[in-house]
Amino acid sequence: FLPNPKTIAVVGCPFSGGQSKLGVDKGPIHLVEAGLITRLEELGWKVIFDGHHQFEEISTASDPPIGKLKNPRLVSSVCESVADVVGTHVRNGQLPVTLGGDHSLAMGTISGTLSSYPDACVIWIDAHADINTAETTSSGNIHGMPVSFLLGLGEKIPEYAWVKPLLRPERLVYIGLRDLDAGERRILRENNIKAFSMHEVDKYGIGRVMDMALDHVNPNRDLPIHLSFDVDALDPSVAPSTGTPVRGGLTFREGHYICEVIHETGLLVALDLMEVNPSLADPESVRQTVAVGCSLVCSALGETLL
Ligand code: EXY
Ligand code: MN
Ligand code: MN
Ligand code: MN
Repeated sequence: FLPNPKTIAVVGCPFSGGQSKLGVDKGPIHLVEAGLITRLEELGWKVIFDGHHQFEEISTASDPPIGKLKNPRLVSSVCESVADVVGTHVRNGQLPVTLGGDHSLAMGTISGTLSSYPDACVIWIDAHADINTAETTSSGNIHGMPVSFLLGLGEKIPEYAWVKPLLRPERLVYIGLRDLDAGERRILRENNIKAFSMHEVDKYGIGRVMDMALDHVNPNRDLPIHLSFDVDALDPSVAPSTGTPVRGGLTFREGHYICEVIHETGLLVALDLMEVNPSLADPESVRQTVAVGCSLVCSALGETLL
């Protein structure tokens, strides 16, 4: 799908408005400072990085909740601009690598991808399904909701009218789930959404899970792939510096294996690495989390063991 020379556009998104913990907006800065750009160049990519994106600011005072949704106008405006940026890079034949920031941003990144590749499939790696609707959310944190907007589920909110429901449930697959709300379980079931929880990872091993996941969303291995990777999919012993850690997660190798397999398909058109929060945990844990975030991205973009 991509022209030569192979070009990545790194989209740094210092944004935290989809949840309430300070610091996740510093994730992209740390990932870049850890040398991510150079490593990608060493893999043979041309890398465009024109600084972290600056978003329109909307004060909390002028952004009261809509129903339960917190910072609803801010999240909407940021995600709309991310959709434009990612969409433009995709249209220019560049592979956007979006660094979060909280996972509400994926409402923007995936909208951007689907605007050019309406048949793209989404592989969502996460401890959480991030599929609450305005009705089912109990926290009101929009980082727990982006998938429902992309699918067009739930009550329509005028402030989010720009989000087109371009994602079809059969083009979505989850890997790594282990912390779902009751309403989210129901949504997955009612919409027949394929999910490989940690139970399936334990049962089949990550190798077969990746085969089955791709067979489901991309049976002929001919559709573009958007990979949205929440670092909290990894076990907290591997990626401790994140806002909503859940024990029992993917190992270091399982996380990297997922990325390596996606690279091998040759079908990756956009990548998100989300929820690295360098303000949480001790300095060594932060260093470890940032390092694993960088190496996941590098694996998805062609870094191999041999
Ligand atoms: N399901 C919970 C909620 O909706 O608040 C927790 C969501 C955490 C989402 C993290 C980013 O993946
Ligand atoms: Mn840019
Ligand atoms: Mn997430
Ligand atoms: Mn998560």
